[in-house]
Amino acid sequence: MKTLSGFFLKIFLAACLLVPATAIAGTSAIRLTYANFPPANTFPCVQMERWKTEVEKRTGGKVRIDTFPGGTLLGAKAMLDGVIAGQADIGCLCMAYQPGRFLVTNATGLPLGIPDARTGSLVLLDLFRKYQPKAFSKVKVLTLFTSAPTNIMSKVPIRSLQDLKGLDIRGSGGAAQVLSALGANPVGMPMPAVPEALQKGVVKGLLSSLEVMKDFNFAELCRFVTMTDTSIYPFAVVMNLDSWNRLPEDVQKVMDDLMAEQAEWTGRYMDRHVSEAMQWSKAKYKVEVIELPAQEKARWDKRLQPIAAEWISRARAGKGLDGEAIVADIKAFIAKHAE
Ligand code: 3IO
Repeated sequence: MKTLSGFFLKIFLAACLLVPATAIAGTSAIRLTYANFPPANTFPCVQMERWKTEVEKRTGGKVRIDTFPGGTLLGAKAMLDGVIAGQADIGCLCMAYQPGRFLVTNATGLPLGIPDARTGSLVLLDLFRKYQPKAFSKVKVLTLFTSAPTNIMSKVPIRSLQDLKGLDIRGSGGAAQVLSALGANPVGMPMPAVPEALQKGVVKGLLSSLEVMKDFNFAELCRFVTMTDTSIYPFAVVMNLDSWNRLPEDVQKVMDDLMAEQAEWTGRYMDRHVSEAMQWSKAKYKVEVIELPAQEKARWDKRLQPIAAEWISRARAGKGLDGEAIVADIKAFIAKHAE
Protein backbone atom coordinates (compact mmCIF):
# COMPACT_ATOMS: atom_id res chain seq x y z
CA MET A 1 0.00 0.00 0.00
CA LYS A 2 2.76 2.37 1.03
CA THR A 3 4.86 1.70 -2.09
CA LEU A 4 1.77 2.05 -4.25
CA SER A 5 0.89 5.49 -2.92
CA GLY A 6 4.58 6.39 -3.20
CA PHE A 7 4.39 5.42 -6.85
CA PHE A 8 1.39 7.68 -7.46
CA LEU A 9 3.05 10.48 -5.51
CA LYS A 10 6.06 10.26 -7.83
CA ILE A 11 3.80 10.42 -10.85
CA PHE A 12 2.02 13.41 -9.35
CA LEU A 13 5.29 15.22 -8.65
CA ALA A 14 6.56 14.45 -12.14
CA ALA A 15 3.32 15.86 -13.57
CA CYS A 16 3.78 19.02 -11.49
CA LEU A 17 7.25 19.50 -12.97
CA LEU A 18 5.73 19.41 -16.46
CA VAL A 19 3.15 22.08 -15.69
CA PRO A 20 5.39 25.17 -15.41
CA ALA A 21 6.75 24.66 -18.93
CA THR A 22 3.29 25.02 -20.47
CA ALA A 23 2.29 27.64 -17.93
CA ILE A 24 5.26 29.84 -18.94
CA ALA A 25 4.47 29.41 -22.61
CA GLY A 26 0.82 29.94 -21.69
CA THR A 27 1.34 33.48 -20.48
CA SER A 28 1.90 34.64 -24.06
CA ALA A 29 -0.14 31.95 -25.77
CA ILE A 30 -2.80 32.79 -28.33
CA ARG A 31 -6.10 31.65 -26.82
CA LEU A 32 -8.93 30.44 -28.98
CA THR A 33 -12.43 29.28 -28.06
CA TYR A 34 -13.94 26.24 -29.82
CA ALA A 35 -17.71 25.70 -29.56
CA ASN A 36 -19.46 22.39 -30.15
CA PHE A 37 -23.13 21.44 -29.85
CA PRO A 38 -23.38 17.80 -28.64
CA PRO A 39 -22.17 16.25 -25.35
CA ALA A 40 -18.45 15.80 -24.72
CA ASN A 41 -18.40 12.02 -25.20
CA THR A 42 -19.84 12.14 -28.75
CA PHE A 43 -17.75 11.96 -31.91
CA PRO A 44 -17.87 15.65 -32.93
CA CYS A 45 -16.37 16.47 -29.52
CA VAL A 46 -13.88 13.58 -29.56
CA GLN A 47 -12.50 14.95 -32.83
CA MET A 48 -12.49 18.47 -31.32
CA GLU A 49 -10.28 17.35 -28.40
CA ARG A 50 -7.95 15.50 -30.78
CA TRP A 51 -7.60 18.62 -32.97
CA LYS A 52 -6.99 20.81 -29.93
CA THR A 53 -4.29 18.47 -28.62
CA GLU A 54 -2.56 18.27 -32.01
CA VAL A 55 -2.62 22.04 -32.58
CA GLU A 56 -1.32 22.78 -29.10
CA LYS A 57 1.44 20.20 -29.55
CA ARG A 58 2.43 21.17 -33.09
CA THR A 59 2.57 24.89 -32.28
CA GLY A 60 4.80 24.16 -29.28
CA GLY A 61 2.36 25.69 -26.83
CA LYS A 62 2.00 28.93 -28.83
CA VAL A 63 -1.74 28.32 -29.09
CA ARG A 64 -4.18 27.32 -26.38
CA ILE A 65 -7.66 26.17 -27.25
CA ASP A 66 -10.53 26.26 -24.78
CA THR A 67 -13.21 23.79 -25.82
CA PHE A 68 -16.94 24.18 -25.06
CA PRO A 69 -18.88 20.95 -25.70
CA GLY A 70 -22.60 20.45 -25.09
CA GLY A 71 -23.79 23.74 -26.57
CA THR A 72 -22.38 25.70 -23.63
CA LEU A 73 -21.01 28.42 -25.93
CA LEU A 74 -23.07 28.00 -29.14
CA GLY A 75 -25.95 25.65 -29.94
CA ALA A 76 -26.46 23.48 -33.01
CA LYS A 77 -28.31 25.98 -35.22
CA ALA A 78 -26.48 29.08 -33.97
CA MET A 79 -23.04 27.71 -34.81
CA LEU A 80 -22.19 29.32 -38.15
CA ASP A 81 -23.67 32.75 -37.37
CA GLY A 82 -22.11 32.67 -33.90
CA VAL A 83 -18.66 32.04 -35.37
CA ILE A 84 -19.18 34.73 -38.05
CA ALA A 85 -20.14 37.17 -35.27
CA GLY A 86 -17.11 36.17 -33.19
CA GLN A 87 -19.03 34.68 -30.25
CA ALA A 88 -16.61 31.77 -30.60
CA ASP A 89 -13.37 31.66 -32.59
CA ILE A 90 -14.09 28.14 -33.83
CA GLY A 91 -17.28 26.11 -34.12
CA CYS A 92 -18.36 22.66 -35.24
CA LEU A 93 -21.62 22.43 -37.17
CA CYS A 94 -23.80 19.78 -38.74
CA MET A 95 -24.94 20.95 -42.18
CA ALA A 96 -28.10 18.83 -42.14
CA TYR A 97 -29.65 21.10 -39.50
CA GLN A 98 -29.84 23.97 -42.02
CA PRO A 99 -30.29 22.09 -45.30
CA GLY A 100 -31.08 25.15 -47.42
CA ARG A 101 -27.94 26.91 -46.31
CA PHE A 102 -25.40 24.34 -47.43
CA LEU A 103 -26.77 23.16 -50.75
CA VAL A 104 -23.53 22.00 -52.37
CA THR A 105 -21.96 20.17 -49.44
CA ASN A 106 -25.30 18.71 -48.32
CA ALA A 107 -25.34 16.80 -51.61
CA THR A 108 -23.02 14.35 -49.81
CA GLY A 109 -26.13 13.55 -47.73
CA LEU A 110 -27.92 12.12 -50.77
CA PRO A 111 -28.13 8.32 -50.83
CA LEU A 112 -25.22 7.83 -53.25
CA GLY A 113 -23.50 4.89 -51.60
CA ILE A 114 -20.85 6.41 -49.33
CA PRO A 115 -19.62 3.18 -47.68
CA ASP A 116 -18.13 4.50 -44.43
CA ALA A 117 -17.23 7.66 -42.51
CA ARG A 118 -13.60 7.69 -43.61
CA THR A 119 -14.61 7.69 -47.28
CA GLY A 120 -17.43 10.16 -46.60
CA SER A 121 -15.10 12.60 -44.89
CA LEU A 122 -12.56 12.55 -47.73
CA VAL A 123 -15.35 12.88 -50.32
CA LEU A 124 -16.78 15.90 -48.50
CA LEU A 125 -13.33 17.47 -48.32
CA ASP A 126 -12.73 16.97 -52.06
CA LEU A 127 -16.16 18.39 -52.88
CA PHE A 128 -15.52 21.44 -50.71
CA ARG A 129 -12.13 22.07 -52.28
CA LYS A 130 -13.50 21.78 -55.80
CA TYR A 131 -16.61 23.97 -55.38
CA GLN A 132 -15.53 26.42 -52.62
CA PRO A 133 -19.22 26.93 -51.70
CA LYS A 134 -20.42 30.47 -50.95
CA ALA A 135 -22.04 29.25 -47.71
CA PHE A 136 -18.54 29.26 -46.17
CA SER A 137 -17.25 32.53 -47.66
CA LYS A 138 -17.43 34.38 -44.32
CA VAL A 139 -15.40 31.79 -42.37
CA LYS A 140 -12.20 29.78 -42.64
CA VAL A 141 -12.99 26.07 -42.94
CA LEU A 142 -10.55 24.13 -40.74
CA THR A 143 -11.76 20.59 -41.44
CA LEU A 144 -14.77 18.60 -42.64
CA PHE A 145 -16.03 15.12 -41.83
CA THR A 146 -19.14 12.98 -42.01
CA SER A 147 -20.99 10.53 -39.82
CA ALA A 148 -21.02 6.88 -40.81
CA PRO A 149 -23.85 5.75 -43.11
CA THR A 150 -27.17 5.94 -41.27
CA ASN A 151 -29.47 3.20 -40.01
CA ILE A 152 -32.85 3.15 -38.27
CA MET A 153 -32.85 2.81 -34.48
CA SER A 154 -36.38 2.26 -33.16
CA LYS A 155 -38.55 1.26 -30.22
CA VAL A 156 -40.55 -1.09 -32.45
CA PRO A 157 -39.19 -3.61 -34.94
CA ILE A 158 -39.14 -2.37 -38.54
CA ARG A 159 -38.90 -5.29 -40.95
CA SER A 160 -40.75 -3.89 -43.95
CA LEU A 161 -41.92 -0.67 -45.61
CA GLN A 162 -45.32 -1.46 -44.10
CA ASP A 163 -43.84 -1.34 -40.56
CA LEU A 164 -42.27 2.05 -41.33
CA LYS A 165 -45.32 3.61 -42.95
CA GLY A 166 -46.35 6.88 -41.24
CA LEU A 167 -44.04 6.25 -38.28
CA ASP A 168 -42.58 9.39 -36.64
CA ILE A 169 -38.83 8.99 -37.04
CA ARG A 170 -36.29 11.68 -36.34
CA GLY A 171 -34.02 12.68 -39.20
CA SER A 172 -32.62 15.95 -40.59
CA GLY A 173 -31.42 17.02 -44.04
CA GLY A 174 -30.56 14.06 -46.28
CA ALA A 175 -31.84 11.64 -43.64
CA ALA A 176 -35.26 13.37 -43.74
CA GLN A 177 -35.42 12.92 -47.51
CA VAL A 178 -34.61 9.23 -47.11
CA LEU A 179 -37.31 8.81 -44.45
CA SER A 180 -39.94 10.53 -46.63
CA ALA A 181 -39.06 8.35 -49.60
CA LEU A 182 -39.43 5.25 -47.41
CA GLY A 183 -42.90 6.37 -46.29
CA ALA A 184 -42.02 7.34 -42.71
CA ASN A 185 -42.90 10.72 -41.22
CA PRO A 186 -39.58 12.55 -40.77
CA VAL A 187 -39.28 14.78 -37.70
CA GLY A 188 -36.36 17.21 -37.89
CA MET A 189 -34.33 18.27 -34.85
CA PRO A 190 -30.65 18.53 -33.92
CA MET A 191 -29.18 15.50 -32.18
CA PRO A 192 -29.09 17.03 -28.66
CA ALA A 193 -32.92 17.23 -28.72
CA VAL A 194 -33.35 13.54 -29.58
CA PRO A 195 -33.03 11.95 -26.08
CA GLU A 196 -36.05 13.90 -24.81
CA ALA A 197 -38.05 13.32 -28.01
CA LEU A 198 -37.49 9.56 -27.67
CA GLN A 199 -38.27 9.58 -23.98
CA LYS A 200 -41.52 11.51 -24.41
CA GLY A 201 -42.52 9.40 -27.39
CA VAL A 202 -42.55 12.38 -29.79
CA VAL A 203 -40.61 10.07 -32.11
CA LYS A 204 -40.46 6.28 -32.29
CA GLY A 205 -36.89 6.18 -33.48
CA LEU A 206 -34.19 7.95 -35.43
CA LEU A 207 -32.10 7.66 -38.57
CA SER A 208 -28.46 8.35 -37.78
CA SER A 209 -25.12 6.62 -37.42
CA LEU A 210 -25.14 3.79 -34.91
CA GLU A 211 -22.47 4.95 -32.47
CA VAL A 212 -25.22 7.07 -30.86
CA MET A 213 -26.72 3.81 -29.53
CA LYS A 214 -23.90 3.88 -26.98
CA ASP A 215 -22.88 7.54 -26.80
CA PHE A 216 -26.45 8.73 -26.06
CA ASN A 217 -27.52 5.40 -24.53
CA PHE A 218 -30.28 5.17 -27.18
CA ALA A 219 -29.96 1.37 -27.01
CA GLU A 220 -31.86 1.51 -23.74
CA LEU A 221 -34.98 2.85 -25.53
CA CYS A 222 -34.35 1.61 -29.08
CA ARG A 223 -34.02 -2.16 -28.93
CA PHE A 224 -34.20 -2.52 -32.72
CA VAL A 225 -31.85 -1.51 -35.50
CA THR A 226 -32.88 -1.86 -39.15
CA MET A 227 -29.84 -1.82 -41.41
CA THR A 228 -30.16 0.64 -44.29
CA ASP A 229 -26.58 1.92 -44.51
CA THR A 230 -27.77 4.97 -46.37
CA SER A 231 -27.04 8.73 -46.36
CA ILE A 232 -24.44 10.32 -44.08
CA TYR A 233 -24.58 13.57 -42.09
CA PRO A 234 -21.93 16.13 -43.17
CA PHE A 235 -20.11 18.37 -40.65
CA ALA A 236 -17.80 21.37 -40.90
CA VAL A 237 -15.41 23.01 -38.44
CA VAL A 238 -15.24 26.73 -39.14
CA MET A 239 -13.23 29.65 -37.79
CA ASN A 240 -13.99 33.35 -37.51
CA LEU A 241 -12.14 35.13 -40.32
CA ASP A 242 -10.64 37.88 -38.15
CA SER A 243 -9.43 35.28 -35.65
CA TRP A 244 -7.87 33.36 -38.53
CA ASN A 245 -6.25 36.43 -40.07
CA ARG A 246 -4.72 37.38 -36.73
CA LEU A 247 -2.86 34.06 -36.47
CA PRO A 248 0.85 33.93 -37.30
CA GLU A 249 1.60 32.16 -40.58
CA ASP A 250 3.30 29.20 -38.92
CA VAL A 251 0.17 28.56 -36.83
CA GLN A 252 -2.04 28.85 -39.91
CA LYS A 253 0.20 26.31 -41.60
CA VAL A 254 -0.18 23.84 -38.72
CA MET A 255 -3.97 24.12 -39.03
CA ASP A 256 -3.98 23.90 -42.82
CA ASP A 257 -1.73 20.84 -42.69
CA LEU A 258 -4.19 19.23 -40.29
CA MET A 259 -7.25 19.75 -42.49
CA ALA A 260 -7.20 16.46 -44.45
CA GLU A 261 -5.47 14.49 -41.71
CA GLN A 262 -8.18 15.47 -39.22
CA ALA A 263 -10.95 14.54 -41.69
CA GLU A 264 -9.49 11.07 -42.14
CA TRP A 265 -8.76 10.62 -38.43
CA THR A 266 -12.34 11.47 -37.55
CA GLY A 267 -13.76 9.16 -40.20
CA ARG A 268 -11.64 6.27 -38.97
CA TYR A 269 -12.53 6.96 -35.36
CA MET A 270 -16.23 7.00 -36.26
CA ASP A 271 -16.05 3.72 -38.22
CA ARG A 272 -14.27 1.91 -35.38
CA HIS A 273 -16.59 3.39 -32.79
CA VAL A 274 -19.74 2.29 -34.65
CA SER A 275 -18.71 -1.37 -34.44
CA GLU A 276 -17.73 -1.05 -30.81
CA ALA A 277 -21.00 0.69 -29.93
CA MET A 278 -23.04 -2.04 -31.62
CA GLN A 279 -21.16 -4.81 -29.79
CA TRP A 280 -21.93 -2.95 -26.58
CA SER A 281 -25.62 -2.46 -27.51
CA LYS A 282 -26.10 -6.14 -28.30
CA ALA A 283 -24.34 -7.23 -25.11
CA LYS A 284 -25.97 -4.76 -22.74
CA TYR A 285 -29.50 -4.40 -24.15
CA LYS A 286 -29.85 -7.41 -26.45
CA VAL A 287 -30.55 -5.05 -29.34
CA GLU A 288 -31.85 -6.90 -32.39
CA VAL A 289 -30.19 -6.02 -35.68
CA ILE A 290 -32.61 -6.47 -38.56
CA GLU A 291 -31.10 -7.18 -41.98
CA LEU A 292 -33.76 -6.80 -44.66
CA PRO A 293 -34.28 -9.85 -46.86
CA ALA A 294 -33.03 -9.28 -50.43
CA GLN A 295 -36.50 -8.82 -51.90
CA GLU A 296 -37.52 -6.28 -49.25
CA LYS A 297 -34.17 -4.48 -49.57
CA ALA A 298 -34.77 -4.14 -53.30
CA ARG A 299 -38.08 -2.37 -52.55
CA TRP A 300 -36.34 0.08 -50.21
CA ASP A 301 -33.57 0.78 -52.71
CA LYS A 302 -36.13 1.44 -55.42
CA ARG A 303 -37.78 4.07 -53.23
CA LEU A 304 -34.44 5.81 -52.68
CA GLN A 305 -33.46 5.75 -56.32
CA PRO A 306 -35.26 8.97 -57.48
CA ILE A 307 -33.93 11.14 -54.61
CA ALA A 308 -30.72 12.24 -56.34
CA ALA A 309 -32.45 13.02 -59.65
CA GLU A 310 -35.10 15.07 -57.84
CA TRP A 311 -32.40 16.95 -55.97
CA ILE A 312 -30.63 17.71 -59.26
CA SER A 313 -33.82 19.23 -60.75
CA ARG A 314 -34.51 21.29 -57.63
CA ALA A 315 -30.92 22.53 -57.41
CA ARG A 316 -31.10 23.76 -60.98
CA ALA A 317 -34.56 25.32 -60.69
CA GLY A 318 -33.99 26.93 -57.31
CA LYS A 319 -30.38 28.01 -57.29
CA GLY A 320 -29.07 27.45 -60.80
CA LEU A 321 -26.66 24.85 -59.45
CA ASP A 322 -25.20 22.19 -61.71
CA GLY A 323 -26.44 19.37 -59.52
CA GLU A 324 -25.61 16.78 -62.13
CA ALA A 325 -21.90 17.69 -62.01
CA ILE A 326 -21.97 17.74 -58.20
CA VAL A 327 -23.51 14.25 -58.01
CA ALA A 328 -21.10 12.91 -60.65
CA ASP A 329 -18.17 14.37 -58.69
CA ILE A 330 -19.39 12.80 -55.44
CA LYS A 331 -19.63 9.39 -57.13
CA ALA A 332 -16.12 9.80 -58.59
CA PHE A 333 -14.72 10.86 -55.21
CA ILE A 334 -16.34 7.81 -53.58
CA ALA A 335 -14.62 5.53 -56.11
CA LYS A 336 -11.33 7.37 -55.53
CA HIS A 337 -11.37 7.04 -51.73
CA ALA A 338 -13.17 3.77 -50.98
CA GLU A 339 -10.73 1.22 -49.57
C1 3IO B 1 -24.33 13.18 -34.58
C2 3IO B 1 -24.54 14.46 -34.10
C3 3IO B 1 -24.14 14.76 -32.83
C4 3IO B 1 -23.55 13.81 -32.01
C5 3IO B 1 -23.34 12.53 -32.49
C6 3IO B 1 -23.73 12.23 -33.76
N1 3IO B 1 -23.64 11.06 -34.46
C7 3IO B 1 -24.18 11.24 -35.68
C8 3IO B 1 -24.60 12.50 -35.81
C9 3IO B 1 -25.20 12.99 -37.02
C10 3IO B 1 -26.13 14.03 -36.83
O1 3IO B 1 -25.80 15.17 -36.87
C11 3IO B 1 -27.48 13.71 -36.53
O2 3IO B 1 -28.13 14.68 -36.16
O3 3IO B 1 -27.93 12.57 -36.64
